Amino acid sequence: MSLETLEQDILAQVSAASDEAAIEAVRVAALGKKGAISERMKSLGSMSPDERREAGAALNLLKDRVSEALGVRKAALQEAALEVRLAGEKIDVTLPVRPQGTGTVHPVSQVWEEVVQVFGDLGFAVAEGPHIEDDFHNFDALNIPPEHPARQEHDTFFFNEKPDGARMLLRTHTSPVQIRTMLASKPPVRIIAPGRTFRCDSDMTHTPMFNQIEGLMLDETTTLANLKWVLTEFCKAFFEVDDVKMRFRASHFPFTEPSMEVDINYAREGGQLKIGQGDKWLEILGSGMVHPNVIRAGGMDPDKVQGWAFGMGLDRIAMLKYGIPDLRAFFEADLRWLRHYGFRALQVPTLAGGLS
Ligand code: 2NM
Repeated sequence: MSLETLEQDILAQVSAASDEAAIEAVRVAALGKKGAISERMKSLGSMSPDERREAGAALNLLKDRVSEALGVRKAALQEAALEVRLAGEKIDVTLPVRPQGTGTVHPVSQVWEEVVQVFGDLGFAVAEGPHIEDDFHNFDALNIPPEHPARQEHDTFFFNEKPDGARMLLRTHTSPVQIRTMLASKPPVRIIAPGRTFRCDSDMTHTPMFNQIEGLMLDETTTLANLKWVLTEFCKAFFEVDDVKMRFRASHFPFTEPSMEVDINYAREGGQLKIGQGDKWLEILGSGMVHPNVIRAGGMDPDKVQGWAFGMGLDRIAMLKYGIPDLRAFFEADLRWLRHYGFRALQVPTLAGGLS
């Protein structure tokens, strides 16, 4: 067989190969140890030097062209195989979830959305920030000095020191989001910051990861009166009651002055809590006028800008609203528990349609 015929023959097989295994078989038949081209290479040894030079050069060129054709065809086949696989694995993320499915929305997710709905209606935007923070945003800017007990090792999860000595941490509250928002915007500021927070604490009523929701309002004139109105409206809307008594008790936080803890009234009826009825008090949040040092750390002038902030435990208000007795169950991913306390995926909370 002439070299031309051999080449045409091999190239025809290359074109005909329909998958990677076939192309590999063609390669072995041509260039493998006992392949057609390799066999001809072996016959060079018995030629005269002149014949060998000419035939060797021709064989090498043939080998190069065949290798090239094999490579091109193999790449095309791989590409096509990938296309087929991607088409087969495609999912339409715009399809709605199947209502007949057994999955449920976690109560914490549900309450998160409910709180966002209520404060959204009051004109608050949602702000978010990183879980991994630095000392400045988590502590210093919030008027929490290095010697403050809240900065002790046993409460905060610290990362290992970086070569420059800086040490990152897992945020212990969502307040660093307020600092980042202040530094990135001008008053008026009206935000809530819902999110995960982390403290090295684990017992009946504490989990190392928990959810907080904090709020911040800043302008030139807003006062405690506005804070009290907003919190009262929030409690009525969130607990879905017509009226609720609020008790504001003097308290202390580093980032607010004055500071107040807020209680709401409730009654216990047959083991169930009735928010807004009765004469018992339940603490649900902390709040106060933002400390001038915090406003300054946020890049604003405390002589011109004033405002208030509040913070509450999202997990805790979820337990209160939905009568969930044990905090730790939130994080156990127990399907039976989720089927009992979870929410239908398509029942999105809205103020118009009802929160829960
Ligand atoms: C609370 C209680 C009182 C608070 C303060 C701030 C900031 F960043 F604006 F200063 N954010 N959240 C705050 C105030 C949080 O949680 C119990």
